[in-house]
Amino acid sequence: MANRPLVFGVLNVTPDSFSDGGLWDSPDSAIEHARAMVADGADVIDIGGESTRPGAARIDHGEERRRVEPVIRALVSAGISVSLDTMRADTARRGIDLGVDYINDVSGGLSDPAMLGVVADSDVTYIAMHWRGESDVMDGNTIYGDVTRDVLTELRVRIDAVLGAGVLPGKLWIDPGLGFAKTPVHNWQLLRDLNQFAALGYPVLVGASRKRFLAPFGEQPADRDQATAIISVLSAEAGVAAVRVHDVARTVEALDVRNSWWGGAG
Ligand code: PMM
Repeated sequence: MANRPLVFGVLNVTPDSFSDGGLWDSPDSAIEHARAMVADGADVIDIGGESTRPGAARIDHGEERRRVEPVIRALVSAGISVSLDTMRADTARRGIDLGVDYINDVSGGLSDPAMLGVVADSDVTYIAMHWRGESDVMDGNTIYGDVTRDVLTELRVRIDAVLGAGVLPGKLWIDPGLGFAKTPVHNWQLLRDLNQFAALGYPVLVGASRKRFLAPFGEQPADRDQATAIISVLSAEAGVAAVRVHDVARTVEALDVRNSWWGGAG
């Protein structure tokens, strides 16, 4: 479907992610779940080996690599497009060697000073998310004047750093970082203003799926997939390039409905 945003299916191979922690932490179950998401219409599988849920502590990088490597290997050899969700340059380098198409760095290059150089030396696409610090401190970093203006300003600084490190403009995507040092009110304003992010001229990825700010629509994370699918459609209307979701089938169906609305040209 050329006319819809790409759908990134979330695959957390972690014991402790907030919505799917522990479900896919054996390579076989992870690979099976990735294949199911591709069958449901996922364009890319976003593999993460380290939880970024609020309060999460960092893990050893050897452990992160040990979790993600067998899954990347299996998916790449099956011809599936892979995004690697990591803040670490050495994990990114390993993923690049194994053939991932995207490095998804929730820290936008702030966590590991070697990250941008590793990406610049490759031909992967780099997704730079807005971030204000590690998961164990981010909930204390939610002071903004105007959240959209401030996140745009801080992302522009990251864009300059990424391009300054030698990453080609055509290989850079951006992400407002919903839920990362943001209150529910901030998340809704950022969604309302998504078109301002798209106007920066880089493809925008949005990750709203199952996040805490959707709790009014579902107490448990897995009860928030309907709300997530609606946000996927509204994000598409705002011109985003991709959405990152857990329930791929529901978002793909919602985006297909949108496509029909626009006579197949949405
Ligand atoms: N959110 C999470 C993890 N990785 N990556 C990007 N680019 N954007 C996000 O919003 C994002 C991300 C946290 O959610 P999870 O625990 O469901 O993976």
